[in-house]
Amino acid sequence: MEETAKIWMNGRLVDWADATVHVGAHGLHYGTGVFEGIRAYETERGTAVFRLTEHLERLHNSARLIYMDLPYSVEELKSATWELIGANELPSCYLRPIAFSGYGQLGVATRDNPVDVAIMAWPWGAYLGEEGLRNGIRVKVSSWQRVGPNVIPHVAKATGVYLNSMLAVGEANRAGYDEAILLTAEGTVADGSGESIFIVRDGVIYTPDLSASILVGITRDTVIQIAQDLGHRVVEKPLIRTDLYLADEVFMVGTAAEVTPIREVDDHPTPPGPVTYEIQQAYLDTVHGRSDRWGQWLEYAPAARAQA
Ligand code: PPE
Repeated sequence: MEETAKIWMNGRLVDWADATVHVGAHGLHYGTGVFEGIRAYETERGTAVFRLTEHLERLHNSARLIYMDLPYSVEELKSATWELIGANELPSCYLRPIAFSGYGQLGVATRDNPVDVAIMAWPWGAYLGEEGLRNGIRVKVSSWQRVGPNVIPHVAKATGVYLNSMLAVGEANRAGYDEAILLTAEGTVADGSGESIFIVRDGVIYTPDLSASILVGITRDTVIQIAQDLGHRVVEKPLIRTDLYLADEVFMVGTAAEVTPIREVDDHPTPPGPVTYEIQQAYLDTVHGRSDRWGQWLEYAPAARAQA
């Protein structure tokens, strides 16, 4: 990863190299943490963070679901984010807030461990490669099931949950694919290792509904609204793996992945098509501030906002 100057840690900016954690930290041993992935984009009106408030609200919800008290409010984390972006002088970047059970007691039960909170910011290009963004990627349905609602609250973007994603994407990569799609225990389509899934069939857009052990994706919500505003019908319902194979188009969305076409699922060709590219264009125009139609989702630095 590309190092930047500062990291915000427990209320202050520290040098990148000094943002370290003790090996006895609870979160390292048991995955007791929550995090976010957010993108800031360079726009004509200055740096804009896409749906910053919703991401920080989700961080708070994730913490509640693992019984963790976050010591900073959404407003405080927002200020910290802007302070960090300013200090690093980054026009566009990926932002990674993380809160975890820190150094104190060890043992599975969290006792009086402190909750450490940090935010990192660094440049992160196309998650699945520029070529993938343009021409699509090859995915494999994973042999690993997505964690279910009574296994770990999958609605929480919790660090421990990502062992599930790591195994799935690792398996896919070792078999020569770019990314994995995980199914639920019931066999319905859930998520990519780090993305939400959409298909297009006979002009209708489908995506798994929220009961399918998916992360409540902010890009998913964005894409549903954009697609509907563009006149598409969007249906949230359970999908099975053969729906992927027979789809006219398949694409995945996420903060990091943005809108990435999928050109093959388990070696079945699903060539990227017009609906995917139309939504990709609308999404990229929105996040880069080139289209005002969905401009309400861009949050500007307090100083830039004052001038606007
Ligand atoms: N599902 C999963 C499992 C997931 O991790 C993400 C985000 C999404 C869906 C899409 O959520 P949203 O960003 O709110 O639209 N994955 C993050 C990347 C994970 C990584 O560290 O790698 C992201 O996109 O930031």
